[in-house]
This record gives sequence, C-alpha cells and structure tokens, in this order.
Amino acid sequence: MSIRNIKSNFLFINKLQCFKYSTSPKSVATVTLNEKNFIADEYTNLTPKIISYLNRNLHLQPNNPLCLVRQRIVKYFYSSFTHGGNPTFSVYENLSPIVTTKQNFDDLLIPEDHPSRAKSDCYYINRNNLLRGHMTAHQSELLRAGLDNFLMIGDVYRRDEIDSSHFPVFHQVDAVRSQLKEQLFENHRGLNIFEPDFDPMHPSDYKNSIDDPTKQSCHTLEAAKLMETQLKNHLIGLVQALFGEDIKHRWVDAYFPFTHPSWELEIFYDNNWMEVLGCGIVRNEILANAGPNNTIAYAFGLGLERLTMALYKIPDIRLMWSTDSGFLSQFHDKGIDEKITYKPVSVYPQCVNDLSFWLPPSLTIDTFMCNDFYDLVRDVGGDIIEQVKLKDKFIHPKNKKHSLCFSIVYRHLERTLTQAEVNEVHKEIEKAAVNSFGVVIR
Ligand code: FA5
Ligand code: MG
Repeated sequence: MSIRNIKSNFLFINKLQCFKYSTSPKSVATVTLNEKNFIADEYTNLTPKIISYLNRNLHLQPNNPLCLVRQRIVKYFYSSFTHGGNPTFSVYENLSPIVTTKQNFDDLLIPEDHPSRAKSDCYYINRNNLLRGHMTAHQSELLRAGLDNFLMIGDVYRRDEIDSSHFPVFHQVDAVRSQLKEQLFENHRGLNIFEPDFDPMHPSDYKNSIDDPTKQSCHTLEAAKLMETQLKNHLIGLVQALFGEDIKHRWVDAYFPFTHPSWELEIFYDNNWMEVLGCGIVRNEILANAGPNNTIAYAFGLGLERLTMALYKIPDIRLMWSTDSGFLSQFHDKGIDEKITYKPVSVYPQCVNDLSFWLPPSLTIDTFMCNDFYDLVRDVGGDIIEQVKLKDKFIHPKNKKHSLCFSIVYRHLERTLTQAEVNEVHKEIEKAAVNSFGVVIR
C-alpha cells in the first residue's frame, strides 16, 4: 500500500489531515491501495494514518477480542437457523473495503444530497470510490449473486467524532434475512407478503411509498408486523446470548434510506444507554433491483466494538488496535464463551523526571510536609501524574543544608507523552515549588 505521486504536503484543515494533491494535468496524482491504482481528484481525502489501518483485519486476528465476539455472533446465527442440518446463513468476512459510491450509496437508495455522502463524513479515494462507510455497501451485490440469508463482517471507515466509543475505523456485522411467502406464513397459508394491488413482477409501476410509519405500502400489515417481530426477537436473542437474559435493552424508532420501518437497539451499559445496532425491513426496491421480487427481508448492522467493549469491560475503543501483549494476551487462546474481564494495562510509556531541591533554612528533611508537595505536583501536572516518590534525603556535610529528591512519574492514559512536553510540565512544577516552599532547585 502506498500513495504515489501525491505532492505530499500535508495540510491541517479543521484539525484533520488532508492531502494536497497536484492539479497539474501533467502529473496525475494516484492513490495505490491493495495494489490498485486510483486517480486522485478533489474528493480524495484519505490520510496515511487511515490507510495504515487497511488490511489489519482485527476481526480475524485470533487474539483480538473483536474476533471472539465475531465468532459468538456467527455461532448464534449458525445454530439458530438451519435447514436440513445446514446453516441457513452464509458468512462473508473478507470483502474488500474499497467500494464504489454506487455500492455504498446508490444501490441503497441513499439520496444524492444525503449527509452520509459528504466529504466531511467519508474517506473518499476519489469521486467514485471510497473506503466503505458501512457493511451494508455489499448488500445489493450479494443479493444479486442470489443469496438470501447472509452475514457481512468487516472494517468500515468514517470521519466521525473521536471519543471512547467512536473511532474512524471500526467493524460491523451486517445481515440480510429473506423469506418467501411460504416460509414467512408457514402456519397461515392464506396470508400474503404483498398487497393485492401490488404486482411484484412490475415493481416500478408502483410507488413504493414509505409514508406509513408501520410498513412499506407494497407490504401487507401482517407481513410487515411478522417480520418486525422476528427481527426484534432474533436480535434480542443475540444480545441475550452475548450478555445473558437480564441485559436491559430498548428499541428506538430510526430512519435509514434502505429500510422501512427502521429501528435502533440500545443496551444499558455503564449507566448509559448505548446504541449497538440499526435495523429494519429492506426497502422492496432494493430487493427487486437486485433480483428477488417475491421475498420480504430484514437487515441489520451492528457495531462490533461497542458490543465487545461492553462484554469485556474494555474502557476505550482505541485499545482494540493495541499490539501490546499485555492487552492481547488477555484474549489469546480463549474459548469464545469464556467469561473475560479486561484488566487495565496502560499501554503508553511512562516518563520519569527527578526533582531535587535545597530546603530553605526554616525547614528540615523531617519537617518538610511531603503531602503538600504531592498536592502541588497534582495541581500543576493534572491527570498525567501517575506517581510521586521520595527518592532521596540528603544533608550537606559542610554547609548542613537539607535537600530532597523526588521522582515524578508521568503517564498519559490515552497517548504517548513526549519528553519535551513532560519537561515543560516539570519546569512548571519546579517554579511552583520555588514559589510555594521557598526551595532552591539543585
Ligand atoms: C449503519 O451503519 C447502517 N448501515 C446499519 C443498518 C444496516 C441499518 C442494515 C439497517 C439495515 P449506523 O451508522 O447507526 O448504521 O451504524 C451501525 C452501528 O455501528 C451503530 O449502532 C454502532 O454500534 C456502530 N458505530 C457507528 N459509528 C461508529 C463509530 N464511529 N465507532 C464505533 N462504532 C460505531
Ligand atoms: Mg446509528
């Protein structure tokens, strides 16, 4: 993977790193991803940092917690749905994250002016290609290939807020479950999927309205309601299989251009409601355009990171990308149903700086209040102070001056501190000690 010919002046625009690429017609900027060349254009906004996440495939790495949860989800669908002893669902977990705007948006009826297409929300390779923003990007191609029940699992890329539950690259499990009339109404043979005036052979004659909040106008109320019940039961079954029967959950009405009606499922975790998935009844136009015109389907897309974090009590989404053995070993060689609770390891290095000073004549090594000094260090240094240790006491043999030496351990919980920034904070602490205690720095 490389980026070639891009006049690589990196600019910081809105705090995001963007490419400045050549616009001269002679030197065409190209982006090479997985050995494929793309011509850069005014849409290109991939950064080297984002490209470095391609092909990491955390969901397939045996010692990554995402891999364990992926396997549990697949197991749930394999074991819950079988026909003639075979799993009903097929699983796709190696689909390339490089997709076209047709796959990511057009095939899914996402309008031209929909905010999810914005350059500010996606990592575009160029005007026509991007790193997929959701696994639903593969839905139409798999339907077109004739599949009816399938899971699509992989990495997705979004320019999104960054906090403990958002990261620009994350993993989704997406699914489609289709039913023929005979399957859906196995026990009620008289019922139909489609309204009598809807001709599935000519779906384009019919305006597939989504005005009615309960169903698409082509579907009968019975079909829509039965699919909704199945969808919700299957997904509740999944979160119960993961978290146990007692998991607190709630359904929230939602909107997606590709499903109607649509919902989001939230679970109660860490004293907050956390959204874990979006779902709904697949818009009939999508099914009809891709092939099957006699089925009704539900679809969902869930975020693997959020479930994994809740399941193993991993406090920060960034830890998923850790290559630290202290992190990975906690998930290595584990059975997929084993109960694991993450034990924090700070993967960021410590910086240790010493501070020695002469005490003023009014104080001795025995009367100096170390706790006052510790408070001062915390006040000035804030959360990056991990520890302050008294290292040495010293009395000068000739002038009898008293001196103390402290080791201050600095560590940021979320990033590597540079020595330069630690030195700056350290200087501030020295100054404050001089001002507050009248000490003289050695
Ligand atoms: C979608 O991506 C839809 N494609 C889901 C869908 C599929 C709906 C099929 C209907 C039918 P959404 O943007 O809400 O929806 O993302 C789905 C899930 O991905 C969220 O519920 C959340 O668990 C997870 N997610 C979204 N953004 C992030 C992020 N930045 N970091 C981590 N997880 C995220
Ligand atoms: Mg959502």
